[in-house]
Amino acid sequence: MPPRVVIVVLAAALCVGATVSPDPVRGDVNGEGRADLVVGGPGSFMVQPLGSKATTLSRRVTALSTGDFNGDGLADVAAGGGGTLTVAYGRRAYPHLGRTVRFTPGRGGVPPLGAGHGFGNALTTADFNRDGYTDIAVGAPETTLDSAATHGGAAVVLYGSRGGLTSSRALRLSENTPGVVGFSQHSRLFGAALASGDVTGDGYSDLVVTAPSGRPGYDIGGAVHVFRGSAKGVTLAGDTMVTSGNVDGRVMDVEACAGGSKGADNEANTAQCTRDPFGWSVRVGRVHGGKYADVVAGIGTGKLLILRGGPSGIDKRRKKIVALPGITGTSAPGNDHAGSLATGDIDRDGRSDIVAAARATGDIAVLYGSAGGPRPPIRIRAGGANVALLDLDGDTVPELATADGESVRLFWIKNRRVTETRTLSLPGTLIAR
Ligand SMILES: [Ca+2]
Ligand SMILES: [Ca+2]
Ligand SMILES: [Ca+2]
Ligand SMILES: [Ca+2]
Repeated sequence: MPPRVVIVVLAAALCVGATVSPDPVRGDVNGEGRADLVVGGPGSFMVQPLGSKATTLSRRVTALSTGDFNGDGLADVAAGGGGTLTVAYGRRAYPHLGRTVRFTPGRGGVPPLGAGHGFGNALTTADFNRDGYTDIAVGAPETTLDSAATHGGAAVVLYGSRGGLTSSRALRLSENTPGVVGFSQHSRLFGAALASGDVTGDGYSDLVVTAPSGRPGYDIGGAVHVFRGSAKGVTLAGDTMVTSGNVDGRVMDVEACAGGSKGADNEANTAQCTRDPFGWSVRVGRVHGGKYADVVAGIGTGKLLILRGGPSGIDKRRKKIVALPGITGTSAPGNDHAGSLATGDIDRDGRSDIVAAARATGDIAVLYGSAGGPRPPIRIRAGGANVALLDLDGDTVPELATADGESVRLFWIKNRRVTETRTLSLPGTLIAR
């Protein structure tokens, strides 16, 4: 490259850098330094700054997330539902949502998907390419891209930019995409749950996509994939996958089975495998502390699968299954399973803590992180269906928020004890994180 070109490129890079605001508080839609509650129900979603007026948009929502897609320092709201993704940009003044843009598969540069795709049933936001603009991954678990894999599922990655979320450089991935480990199958439901975080410890957020295979009759186990973030965005090279159960008569990388062998045909051991679907809910957090984030996925009837991160993705040798007695519903089919798990550092020890909702009983289990992994669960009577950890008061420590459809309950936790609770009358079971 001639020196003059280098200078121009450098100047352009510096210029771009200068226009990007520092990371806003996650979920701070109106820019007052505190996360706002973003809550959704069947026909609408709203931004509710604590102690202020709510802004409501009518829209069918099945998943909610927030991120600063245009880098202006205000969190923007992403709402999936009805096969489309709506992005509403944050605004300081009331109403706190401004411009809205829709993204629909097969339109305006968004990659096409098969009929009945369920695009928007799951969302996760992160700056996968570290350009200062939050990006989003959108699950389309119901899509059929290949007749050999009805409802095999897919996910689409869209990148942020100065002008906001854009479909240029959009990436569509499924288990049939070359480079992706495994293979798509009937009702695999790849893309049913998504999460993001730095599993590989290189400073880039990685994308976690699950395939819970959870439809009755197809309860063949589940799968969790980790796709690496990079300067070029989400890459398929180096995808690591953990799966369980009988996959087309083969026991693949058996994780939740006793005595299964890896990779080979092994029908004899299939009976020992869990047929519980896993991965209806998934989150990423540094539960053990250190450089590599862990992947936390809900398994079948009240268990959590903790997968340790490492430089090359999931470290399959170091998995852990934690039983949560009485905690059910972290993986049963239904609505927004992802919301039943949350990760964040509640006790400020530098390690992520896990919150899991028990939909049946309304209890919440908090598992504090430690160097040895999650500590035994502590219960909170919450009456909540979905959980989120959000810093609602701006002191950098997250509060616990639960939504049960009619109200949102907020819990302030200090020294691992609930010190204050508040209940807000807010309709909706979905809480963005
Ligand atoms: Ca923004
Ligand atoms: Ca980005
Ligand atoms: Ca912690
Ligand atoms: Ca706080």
